[in-house]
Amino acid sequence: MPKDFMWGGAVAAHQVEGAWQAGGKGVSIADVMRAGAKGVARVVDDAPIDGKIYPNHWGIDFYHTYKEDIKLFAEMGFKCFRTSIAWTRIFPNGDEALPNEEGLKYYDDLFATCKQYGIEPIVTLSHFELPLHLVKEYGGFRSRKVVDAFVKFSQVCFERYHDIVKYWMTFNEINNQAMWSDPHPMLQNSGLLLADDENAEETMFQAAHLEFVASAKAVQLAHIIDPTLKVGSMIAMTPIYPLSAKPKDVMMAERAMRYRYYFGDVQALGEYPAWVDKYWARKGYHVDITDADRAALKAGAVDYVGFSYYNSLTVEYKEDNPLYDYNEATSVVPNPYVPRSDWGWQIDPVGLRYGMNWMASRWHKPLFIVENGYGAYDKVEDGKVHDDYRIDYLRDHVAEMEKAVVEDGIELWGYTPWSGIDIISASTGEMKKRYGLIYVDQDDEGKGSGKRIKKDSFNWYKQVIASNGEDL
Ligand code: P53
Repeated sequence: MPKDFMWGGAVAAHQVEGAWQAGGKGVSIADVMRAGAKGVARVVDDAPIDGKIYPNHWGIDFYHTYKEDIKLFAEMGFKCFRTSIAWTRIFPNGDEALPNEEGLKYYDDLFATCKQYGIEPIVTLSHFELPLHLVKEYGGFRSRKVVDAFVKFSQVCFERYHDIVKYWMTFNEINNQAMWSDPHPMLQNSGLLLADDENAEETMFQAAHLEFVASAKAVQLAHIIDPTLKVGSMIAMTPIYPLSAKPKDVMMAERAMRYRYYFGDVQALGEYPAWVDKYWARKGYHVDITDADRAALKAGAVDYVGFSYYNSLTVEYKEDNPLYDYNEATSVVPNPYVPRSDWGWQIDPVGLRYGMNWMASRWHKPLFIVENGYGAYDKVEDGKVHDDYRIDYLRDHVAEMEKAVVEDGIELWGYTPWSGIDIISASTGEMKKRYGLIYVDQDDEGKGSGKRIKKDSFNWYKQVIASNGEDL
């Protein structure tokens, strides 16, 4: 790999920090999501209720353990570390006039600790952790007030950390809400709690639009504050294949791709693709877009495309859908050619290379793999975790990533697998869906010693980094 390639690992604040009320922190949407399980959705409460389990309240206590944890990351050879800034540590309600100094100070220390080991911090501004107040008071990204709140939060972060943090991303997996029939991505991406009679898809388009504007304004600000800053989008790349070579299946896959990735078109190219207006007109949707918005989108195109890659999807043409509308809940079918994880996620390393080529040729931006990993049950035996399944997953994906760089000539800045250390799962709230290269002795109810154990994958990844990707 190129000699300055950034190997590292990724987490998000709400999934690791815990300490949900420490240092003046406000309540975020993650703080009112109860524990769920495989196939059991996380209940979202109005406010935390005594006796219920909210795993993000404790995370893995990274708020207090970050010094020892970052030391372990350094031992693996990390060149970079991706995390997010918990918005509610900086603006507890999201709409205060002044930021919370204690929250800012925490990230001063965290980033300084990274730097001490030569680890470059890579920071996401909004990773599924909006201040709950912005949801209740303004309806999340339905409101331009929330755009202003995000831009202000971004400005405070850029001004405070620009000397130490050079790589930023605005909204994590902004396109998860393409699955608008599922209330979780709607809340996690955009702070939307839908009314029963509301058209979820129309609301999604409006909220996503305001996030594009917020993101574009943040990009512009970053460049004014410090021209050396690089600000990226963050796209959940799950390429969508046709189930067969039947022309209508192929067409359906094309429609699905353009739908799931128009988010990337807007953020990378600075404008909407032409089909969107036609689609809205046909559906009778009204999305409020001003001339000033369009100008902001154009001027605030991202510097690079950060993306996650876990799996691919497959679609099939159905007779009752002659216009090829994509609805992730009904259009997706199983792919008979790939295996699945214990949580049913399809395992497809080639899809990573495919997705990288698709994005590079469409958006003409450098790429950064900011998540890739394998959620699995791990077992501790004699103080060790033999996670060969995780090593296999990561090895196969790194091999495809290297082909995309070496053989296809794609500009890729780095690779940060999800996750350096076990974390709380975003979709299920489980601890036992483990992604880490470092094991954390803690169960789904937050019980355990919290002790860190290096898994076999820790040593494997250390050798990959030391050989700059030669020794897989
Ligand atoms: P969990 C859905 C599909 C793909 C990635 O996911 C997703 C989601 C939302 O859960 O999320 C990303 O923990 C996300 C991380 C998350 C990770 O992938 O649900 O950016 O916060 O933990 C893995 O198994």
